[in-house]
Amino acid sequence: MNKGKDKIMDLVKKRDPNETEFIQAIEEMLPSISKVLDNHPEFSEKSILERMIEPERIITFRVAWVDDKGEVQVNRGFRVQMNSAIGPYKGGLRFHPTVNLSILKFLAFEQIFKNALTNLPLGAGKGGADFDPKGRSDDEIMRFCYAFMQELFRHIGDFTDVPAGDIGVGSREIGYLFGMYKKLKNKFSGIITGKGEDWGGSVIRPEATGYGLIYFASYMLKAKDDTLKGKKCLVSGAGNVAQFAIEKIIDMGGIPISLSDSSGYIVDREGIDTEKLDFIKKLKNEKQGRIKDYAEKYPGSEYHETKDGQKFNPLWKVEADCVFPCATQNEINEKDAENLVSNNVTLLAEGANMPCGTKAISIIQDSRILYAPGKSTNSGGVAVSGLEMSQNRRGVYWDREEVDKHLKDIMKNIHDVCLKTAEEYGNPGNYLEGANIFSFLKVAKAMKDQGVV
Ligand code: NDP
Ligand code: 2IT
Repeated sequence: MNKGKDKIMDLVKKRDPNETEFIQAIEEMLPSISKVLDNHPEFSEKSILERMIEPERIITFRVAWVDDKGEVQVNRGFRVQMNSAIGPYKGGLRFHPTVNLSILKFLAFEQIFKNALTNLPLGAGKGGADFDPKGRSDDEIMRFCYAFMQELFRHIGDFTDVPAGDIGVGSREIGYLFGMYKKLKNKFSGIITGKGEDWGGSVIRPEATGYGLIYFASYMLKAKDDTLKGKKCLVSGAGNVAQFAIEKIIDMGGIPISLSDSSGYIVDREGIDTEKLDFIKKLKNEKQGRIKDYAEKYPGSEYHETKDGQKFNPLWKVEADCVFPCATQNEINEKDAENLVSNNVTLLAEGANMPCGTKAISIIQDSRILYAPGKSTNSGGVAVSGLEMSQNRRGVYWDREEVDKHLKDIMKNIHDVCLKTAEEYGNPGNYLEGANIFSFLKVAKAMKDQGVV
C-alpha cells in the first residue's frame, strides 16, 4: 500500500526539491488516498497520481509596467494550468511578494479537489505575480493589472481557463483585468469571475467564501446537535474571506473576537459587531489601513504586533470556541495546535488554503476538535464562481436570494459527502479523509476515461 505513496513522494521531492509548499500539499493528501489506490489498481496502472501532481501546463511571463515616478518595474507573472479532467482550468490569481511556483502549484493542486467537491464542471488552475500591491496607488494597480493581462489573455478563455481573485486580487483588480481582456479581444465574455454585479458578476461572489465557510461550520456543529449561537470565534486575516466570515458569524449569533493582518492582531472580547465590521471594511477596502487602527478606534480591544520568527502565533492562545484561520498558508503550526487543544476549542474550519501545517493537522485530529480542511470549507468562493460562469454562458441574472440558496445547498452537499465518504472508508467524522477520497475518485475516474493525455 505504502509503496505507491512513497514512490510519489520520492518523485516529487526529486523533481522539485525546493517546492516545500507543493510537497506539503501532496503529503497531506496521500495518506487518505492510499486506501483508494489499493481498491483501484487501474489508477496505478494508468499512473493517475503521477499525472495529477504534474501541471498540464505552466506559463511564466514578464510583467513590465511604469510606476508613478515614471520608473519601469518588472515582476514575474504565472499561470499554473493544473488539471482539466472535469472542466476548464479554474482558480484564483494571487498578487503578493511571496508568490512563487511552489505556492502556486500547491494552490493549484488543492484546487483540483476543492473544485471537484462542488460538483460543478470545474478543472483547476492558479496564477498570480510576485507584485506587492501594498502602498501602490490606484493608477499603479491599474497599470500593473493591464500589463499582467496583456500576456495572460492569450492563455485563458471562457471554456479554457477562467481566473478569479485570491490574496491581493479583489473586485477592483478583477475590473482592470477584465477591462484589458475585453479591449484586446474585442469580446465581452465570462473569462474571469468576481466581476461587478452590473457587468456579468454573480451578486454574492465577494461574500461567498466567507459565508460558505460559516455555513459549512454550522453544518459541522449541527451534526453534533450544536450551533454557533453564543460561540466565541477567533478569525485571522482581515481581507475578503475574514470580513465575510465575520459578517456571517454575527448573522448566525456567534461572537467574532479577533482579526489580524501581516503586522499584528486585535482581540475584542466584547465582540466585533456590525458597526465595527463596517469600520474594518472601510479601513481595509478603501483606505489601505492596518488592523492596528481598530484598537485605536475601539479602546476596549487589544492590539499585539506579530513578531517574525516566533515559535507560535499568540493569536491562537486566545480562549475561544471556534477557530477560523482566514489569512494564508501555514499560519497554524504544531505549537499553535497544542495551544488550541489545551484551550478546549470545539471546532476549526479553514477559510484560508492550507493554513494548518501537516503536524498541526495531526495534533488537531487526535484531539476532540472538529476539523475540516480548506478544500471543503472554503469552496463557497469557487462554487459561486462556477455559478457566475453558467450565468454568463446562458446570459441570465440570478438575484441574491437565489445565489445564496445555491451556495447553502452546495456547502451542505459538500459537508454531507465528506462525512458519508469518511464513514464508508472506515474513518467516521474525518472530514479531511472524506474530502480527499471523494474528490480524488471523481477526478481520477475522469482522467482514466479520457485516456493518457
Ligand atoms: P485578501 O488579500 O483579501 O486578505 C488577506 C489577508 O491575510 C490580509 O489581511 C493579509 O494581511 C493577510 N495575509 C496575507 N498574507 C499574509 C502573510 N504572509 N502573513 C500574515 N498575514 C497575511 O485575501 P483573501 O481574504 O481573499 O484570502 C485569504 C485566504 O483565503 C488565502 O489563503 C486565500 O487563498 C484563501 N481563499 C480565498 C478565496 C477568495 O475567494 N478570495 C477563496 C478560497 C480561499 P496584509 O494586508 O497585512 O497582507
Ligand atoms: O482558492 C480559491 O478557491 C479561490 N481563490 C477562488 C477561486 C475561484 O475561481 O473563484
